[in-house]
Order: sequence, then C-alpha cells, then structure tokens
Amino acid sequence: GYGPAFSPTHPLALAPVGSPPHSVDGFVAAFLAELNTKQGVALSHSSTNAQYLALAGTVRQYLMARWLETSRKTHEAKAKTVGYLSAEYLLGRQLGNALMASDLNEIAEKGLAQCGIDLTTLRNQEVEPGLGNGGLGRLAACFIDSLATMDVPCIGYGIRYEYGIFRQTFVDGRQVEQPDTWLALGSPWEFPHPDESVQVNFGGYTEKSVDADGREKTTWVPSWNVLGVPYNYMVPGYLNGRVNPLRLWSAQATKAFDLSIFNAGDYAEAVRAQTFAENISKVLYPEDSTPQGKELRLQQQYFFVACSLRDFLDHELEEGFDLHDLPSRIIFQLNDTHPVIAVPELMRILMDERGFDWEEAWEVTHQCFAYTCHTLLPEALEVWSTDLLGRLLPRHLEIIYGINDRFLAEVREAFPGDELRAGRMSIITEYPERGVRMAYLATVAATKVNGVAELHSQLLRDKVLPDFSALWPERFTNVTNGVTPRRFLKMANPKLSDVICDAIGSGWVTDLERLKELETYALDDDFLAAFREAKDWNKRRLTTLLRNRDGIDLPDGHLLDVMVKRLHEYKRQTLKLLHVVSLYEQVLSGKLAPADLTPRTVVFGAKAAPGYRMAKDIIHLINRVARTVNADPCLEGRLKVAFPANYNVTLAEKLIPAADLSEQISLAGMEASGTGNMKFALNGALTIGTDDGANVEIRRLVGDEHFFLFGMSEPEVAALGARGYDPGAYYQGNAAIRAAIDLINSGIFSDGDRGMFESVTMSLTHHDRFMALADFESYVAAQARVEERYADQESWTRSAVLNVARSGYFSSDRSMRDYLRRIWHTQPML
Ligand code: AZC
Repeated sequence: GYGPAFSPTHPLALAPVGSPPHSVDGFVAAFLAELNTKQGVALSHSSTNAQYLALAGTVRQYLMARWLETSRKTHEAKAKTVGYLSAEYLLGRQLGNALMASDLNEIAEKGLAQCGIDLTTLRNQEVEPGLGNGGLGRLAACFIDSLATMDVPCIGYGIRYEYGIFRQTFVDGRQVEQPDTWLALGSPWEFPHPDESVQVNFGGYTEKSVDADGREKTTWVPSWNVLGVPYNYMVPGYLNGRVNPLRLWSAQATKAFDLSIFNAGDYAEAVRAQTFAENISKVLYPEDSTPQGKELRLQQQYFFVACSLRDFLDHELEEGFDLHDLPSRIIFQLNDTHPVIAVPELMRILMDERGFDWEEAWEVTHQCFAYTCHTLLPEALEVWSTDLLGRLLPRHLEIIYGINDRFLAEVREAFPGDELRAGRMSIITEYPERGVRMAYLATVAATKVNGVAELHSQLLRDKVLPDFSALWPERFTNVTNGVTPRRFLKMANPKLSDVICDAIGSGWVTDLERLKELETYALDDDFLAAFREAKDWNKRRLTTLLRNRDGIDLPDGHLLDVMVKRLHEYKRQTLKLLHVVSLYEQVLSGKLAPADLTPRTVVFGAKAAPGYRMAKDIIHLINRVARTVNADPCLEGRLKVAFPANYNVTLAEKLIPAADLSEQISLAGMEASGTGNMKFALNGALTIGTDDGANVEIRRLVGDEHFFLFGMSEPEVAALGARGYDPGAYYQGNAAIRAAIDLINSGIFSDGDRGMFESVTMSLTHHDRFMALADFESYVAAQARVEERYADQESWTRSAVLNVARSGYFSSDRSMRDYLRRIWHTQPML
C-alpha cells in the first residue's frame, strides 16, 4: 500500500556489511581513520574544518553500503522511478540530517566527546548548500526526503551550481550581495563521477534527408558542446535503509584548452572556451518568480535536462530496453517550467536517434511527463523568444512548432471555427515578440498538471489555463504542498519532539497524522507546561544565536512575531512594516501609552533579487525603521524590530521553533501555497494570515479559533480590482494609514531625508498593486485579537498545541502519497 515505510527492524536499518560497527568504539575508529588518512592530520593538530570533513566522511561510510544496496535492489526489481527534474534544491545542512537518518546522533556525540570534540561545533562548521531561491527549491528538498523515507525509487536531477544563492549582508541598511562560496572548504557530501560524463550539444542547424525506406529524417548539426559531470549526493530515508541519489550536473569544457593557441603564447585565448563552458553551472539565478529570459539561463535549463535524460536512458535501463515501454520505468516530474525543454529533448532522442515516428514518440513522451505549476503571477511564467531558442536549440524549436501544429489541430477539431480560442491557446505567442510559452508547452505535453494548494489549483484551472482545463478537465489536479517532519520538527525542534514523544511515542516522525493524538493533551496542565518550556528553550537558543551571529539582542518575554520569506511585493512585508510604523506613530503622538503595548519583537528575514529595486528599497526601509524604533527609549522593552541578514534554511531551523506568531499575509490569490506557513504551525506558532494558498487549508484544519484570519478573500480582491482600486482613497480616508505613511515621509527614519523612501510610499499610495492599504484596517484589527489572546497564556498555549496536533496533513509524506496515487502511479518498494 501507500503507508509510510518506517520500520526500525527493516533488515537494511541494521548496519549493513561494509559499514563501520554501530557503536561508539566503531565510530571513533572510523572517525580517526578518516582524520588521519583522508584529511592527513593528527587529532591533536586538526582544525575544526578538518574534523568536520572527517566526521562527514565517517557518516558517509555508514550510508555507503545502504546506498549501494538501494541501487542494486531498484535495478533488480526494474522498479518505476520518479525522475524529479528541478533547477533548484535548497537542501540545508547535510550533517544533522544524515546523522538522524542513520541513527548516529548519540554515537557520534559520545565518540567525538572521547576525542575532545563538541558535535555542535562541527555542525556549525557546515556551509549549507543553498542551491535554490526559496519555496520551490526547498519543496524539492522536502520531496526527495519523503520519497527516500517512504522507500520510493527516485532520482533527483539538478544543477551543481558553483555559487548558490548569494550571501546577504547589510551595509547602512541596504542589501549587498556576496558570492556564496559553499564549496571553498571542501564538499564532503558529493561523489563526482567524471567517468559518467555526458556530452551536451548547442547551436548549429538541422539537415533533412530521406533514408533508404523513404522516411524523412532530421539531423541536428550542433556547433558547440560541453560536458556534464555528475555529482551524486546521498538522500537517506529515515531509519529505513534506503538511500536515493540526487544527481547534480556540473559543466566542463570538452577540451581543457587549445594547445596550439597556448603554444603560440596567447594564454587567455587558449582557456576562453573552457571559461565559457564552465559558466553554465557557475551560478544560481537569484530571481525568485521573475525570470529574465537570459541566454545563460536557457543554457542551464537545457544542460541539466539533456544530461539527466541521457543519464537515465543510458545508465538506469538495461541494454536493449524497448523505449516504447519507457513510461513503465520513469515518470519525470517537471518542477515548474524550468525543465520543460526536456519535452522536445525526449522527442528528439526518440525520433532522431531511435527511429520512432512522431506519433509513437509523442505517445511515450506524453506518458513520461507531469508538470507542477508553482505560481499565479503572470510575470513568473517563462516565455523564451524563438530567436534565442532557435539559435541555441534549432532542432528543439522545430519540434516545438511540430507539437504546436498538432495541438492546434486538436483544438480546432474540438472547437470548430473558434479561431480566437486557437490563438489564445497557441504555445507560440507573437507579443511582445515571438516566443514559446513554456507553461503551455508543459500543459500540452504532461499527463497531469497540478497546482500546489487547493485554492491555487482552482485558480490555475479558472484563471491561468482556463482554455486548457476546458479541453482536458481530467488532466488537472491538486497536490497540496508539505514539509518534511524530520528536518522541520524532529531535527529543528528537539525539545518539542521530546515532549511529543513522551506523550504519544515516536511514530509521528514518519506518520505525522498521529500528532492528532495530542489533542487530548491540550487540556493537560503538565503537558502545557512542558510545551511552553520547550518554546522558551527555543527562544533562548535563538537569543544566543542572534547575539553571536548578528549582534542582535532579543528581549525576554516578548511575543515573537516572525515574517520570513523572500522579499516580494505580493507577500506584503510592507503591510507588516506599516503595522510597526503605525504602533510607533501612535506612541509618538501620545495616542497610545507604551505600557499598553504588548511587548513584541518583530523579526524579518528576507532576501531580495539583486535586480528587484523595490524589494531592495523595502529592505532598506525595514532596516531604517528597526534602527530608529530600537533606539527610541520610549519603546524600550515594548517594541523591537530585528532583521538578521542572510535568512536561509539554517536560520529557519532556529527561528521557526521559537516563533509565537507566523505572518502569512500575502494578498489573497497571489501565494500559490507557501510552505513556511506549514512549518510554523507544526512548531506551535499561531498564524495571522489571509485566505491565500495553503493558509486556507491550515485554517480549516486547525480551526478558526486558533488562527487569526484577516483581509479580503480572493473573490473580493478580484471584485475590487474589477471595480477599480484606488489606494489614494485609503490613504485619505484612514487616519492611521495616513499617519504611518506620513511618518515615513517625514524623514524620521532617514536622518531627515524626506525622499529616501519615496519609491516605497509613492508606490503604496499611487499603485499598491497588492492592495496592502485595502487590507490594513483588517490586519490591525486581527493584530489586536492576537494581543488579546496572547494576554491569556494558557489559552494561547492550548491553541498552539492544537496547531501542532492538527498539522499532520502538511507532511510532505502525505504530498508524496498524493503524487503517487494521482500522478505517478507507482508505489513504494517495501
Ligand atoms: C513558490 C510559491 O511562490 C510558493 O507559494 C510555493 O509554496 C512554493 O513555490 C512551492 O510550491 N514558487 C516559486 O518559488 N517559484 C516560482 C517560479 O513559482
């Protein structure tokens, strides 16, 4: 069945042959051997980094035999595999997860202590692989964790960026980006396999010929190529012995350098080709949801997808496998449109290399792909100019035209005479230039198309792809996102995990719905006390971290109000900020006595895309407001704003467990799902949120009394938009809004410079594309309800417990079961 695969007595859960013994002594011996023979240092002279690398190497030894065994078992069973194609994997640190999955925490801690080493110090040595921007990349990481834990064969395919998401620093409150040199101190979790490199072609032209049987044949004559070198990462299941591969591709020049040019003395020119090729996997594009249509990005997309298809066909299938049966062995899940060029690539391989005719090739291709859309923002939908595509991938563009011709014929047959419809649905758009709409190509090709939360999937059908859902209603489905309970509860919140285990045992780690059993404990005073003690411990841990990491002091006993996510106007960090500024303004103007404020610390964490001006201005404003508010003695002990730089998975793991209040305040209809919202609820924060994305489902499950809903619903937003939204009217009509915006414009946050934040305030009062002003009053009223509830600590804690108890649905294990049933039609191996 589809049940979770947890089984501590699973034969592979025991130490397999080839692993060091599962004991402190065995561990120490393996660790010291790693340190001496791999790092080449004696314990007495070893640096923290050498110790960390040796520890990682040791843990790897434990996983190694399971990894080999998993691969053998999967090949032998000829099991159907999930090929997860994603340009991003926001993995977070590997060490803690690997220790947890192989049940080595205690052994490692004791063993290292014998060597005089503190495990926590080594954990903190790791630089997280930040190979993603935000939700989409983190979701991919949660999904591959769940598949391994559920014993489902999966290969994650992606790009080994040499530089991941930039490191954010603040200089005078402004974001300044630093390169993410995550590989600099060594990369102990990867296995490069240059022997399995794949050649990827680009450019050139196509040639038509007729073969001996009179069939037309197309040959692509490319003009340049690069090598894709695979790097394997281990994705361990939780205590079940499975270790799936994550295969990330790195670009290398086919020729290291041109010896004749080198010999002639032009060194720079001799390595030019190499530099050019290696640029492909050099850096992650830091735009979240706003593709720029850059040539290098298209190169990245085709590069990793071409490597991955080639890899699967050549290395995962037996010799002589009949590719007509390919759908019985693989389903490629397209994580948004970034990998959609895989569709014409598979068509090309089947037709041009394996002699399939169009219909045969299309039948197989259609069955092999499914597509997940992660957005509703029109500017996030990728469109590649045919000019660029034709130059880089001429054969693929031809195939795309072929797909479109046949598709439009189908549309005309289903809706005779409806030329407007055919025009609307065409994969090729003519404006603003001729381009390929990748979301349309994905929808035409895929067996299933899904959104990532119920509301999102409905809006996807009704607003983004209505013509397609009219043509193929059965193609559309929903799978609500989820998060891994291993990383985001057991590992990130060990204190709460212990409290939960003491009450209901440990089965929840792989069967999160069992948290339901906590409901009865919501009335148990001892449990509530233990729960609150865990929250306090998490706050102390965060206090220590932020003091050391950022020099930020968190006051004791504050309501911890947290908004962490990418900086985007639709997410409305400005709404949260206006609330803060409004409170401050009321104190300054004597409308509110500081003593009447609920002591509160507002924490922001957010990176802005480097080219997104408004987002960067908002970051600057948040930092300036923080500086002023935190320095004003009249708010001392009452209101504080903290904005630690460089929010990432590692910081999230400390921040989320400490939070009291989770801010999920996007304009309804804009946030596809959100996954941070799930992590907060699961860790016992209450949500203040709009009826958007997965918030809808969170509220339905935890119950209205335990969730602070505010703002317009999606239909109300649509209606207001249709009537014509005038933010100026809210500015004029609402004294609190006016006072807050005027305070910003007064220069109080900008050393008297009244123009410094004009871009932000003008945008709010004149455009306010995401209607922050329209929802302000409702938001403030909801915050008042928050404060009222927080004053009754017992009632608050009870709600927090019920949030935990009722969040089991948001496990990514459940998401995976939904994908298995509704989309992939495959099962755990067990
Ligand atoms: C994000 C969505 O914005 C977020 O709501 C969702 O939870 C997440 O995907 C996972 O599904 N989208 C992106 O990060 N990027 C794009 C291109 O949509």
